[in-house]
Amino acid sequence: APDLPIAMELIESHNTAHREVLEDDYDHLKRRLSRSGVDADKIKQRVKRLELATPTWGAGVGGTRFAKFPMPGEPTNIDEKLEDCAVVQQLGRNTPRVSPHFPWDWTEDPAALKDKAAALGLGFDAVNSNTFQDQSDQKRSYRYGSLTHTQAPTRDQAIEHNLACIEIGRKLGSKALTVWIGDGANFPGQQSLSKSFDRYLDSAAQIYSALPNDWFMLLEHKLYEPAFYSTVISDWGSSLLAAQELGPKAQCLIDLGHHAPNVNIEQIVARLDAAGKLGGFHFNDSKYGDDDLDSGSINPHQLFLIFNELVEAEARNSARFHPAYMIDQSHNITDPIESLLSSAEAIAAAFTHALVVNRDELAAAQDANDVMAAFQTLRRAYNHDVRPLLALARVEAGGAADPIALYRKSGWRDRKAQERRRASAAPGIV
Ligand code: LRH
Ligand code: MN
Ligand code: MN
Repeated sequence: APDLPIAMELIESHNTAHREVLEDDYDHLKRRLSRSGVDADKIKQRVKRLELATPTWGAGVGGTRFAKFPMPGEPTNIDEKLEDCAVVQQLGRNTPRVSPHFPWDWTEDPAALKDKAAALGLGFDAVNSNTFQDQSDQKRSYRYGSLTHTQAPTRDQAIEHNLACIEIGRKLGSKALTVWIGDGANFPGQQSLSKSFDRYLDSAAQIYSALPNDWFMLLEHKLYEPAFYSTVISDWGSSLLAAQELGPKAQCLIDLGHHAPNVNIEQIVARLDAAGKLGGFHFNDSKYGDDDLDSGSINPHQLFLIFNELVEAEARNSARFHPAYMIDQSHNITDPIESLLSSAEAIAAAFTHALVVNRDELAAAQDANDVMAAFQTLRRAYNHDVRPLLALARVEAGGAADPIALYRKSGWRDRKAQERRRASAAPGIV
């Protein structure tokens, strides 16, 4: 049995104290939902199968290019990050796998890392490559690009790195490689907008050809940053073109923060699904740009509308529906464990709201052009307080009724502050 970080007795006594109120609240919700023809128990079973990956880098305290404010007890290496992700999984029960980033999480012994994760009750999700910054031991610089660099030896170096990520991912039990590159231009005229895309396709094809048969290559687009004039894979259109060119194992990944403000992301979901290219998500929220704020903290309604499209996509074509879900956030001022727990619940809530939408009613209202009825169908679903359902799903799966309260009570961070070495305050992405 896995060696879980938080004492089971603590969780059990916490849940016992919450049980009565929780069941009372759930019964109330169940009665309300049944009046709209929805079976709460069925929804609860479905919600229990939602799986979100946690990012190793999200377990550490994030920073901006201005500063990072380290926190006593924050994890500073992959082993400690795994421990913290295990706490999130133990209490929240919907984050069973960790998504590593290389070379940040580099290890000479992936088999040992896999065992260490398994002992904590965790597996590995998509591996992320990094050719958006230079490493000290690297021969050629990515200053002017990586997979799209004008010089072949630099492109080759970036391709090699991705191949190494696939290798390590195989040993960890991953099934996908996520590729995000910062390549692009900061000045008009700096680079050929068409040739740089051609070079991307050429490099990506070489990575694609090394993918194991049961793997996906997830192409992550981003509007801007670090390239502030044009980015090679800036939008879902460029991503889709590339995924179509590469082949069936290449799919598009939507990071919610990688769009211009007010872009209709739920429509992008529908389009990528229509093309059979809905590969995965990086969940976060944003106010201005790629803010990497906690999921659902700014616009939970948008998250609901995205899940509404996902539920429709799955119903249309369940055989090919397998998007990889990951939380991609930068926790600059909160305890990352608390943010991950809160975000995982916000994502599960959006999914639950989408599941309780009466689909027949919605379709009928759409066909009849009854605009207000269609909107009210969504609104009714969104207005339900689904927290008792989420809490009971967690408790039934061995997690905590109130994960953040229990986490605070466990004294985890204070204990780690005694044991772990202090993190550095160097500004940067992690
Ligand atoms: C890029 C990004 C991408 C990276 C992560 C650290 O902005 O979203 O997914 O791998 O941040
Ligand atoms: Mn991302
Ligand atoms: Mn991002």
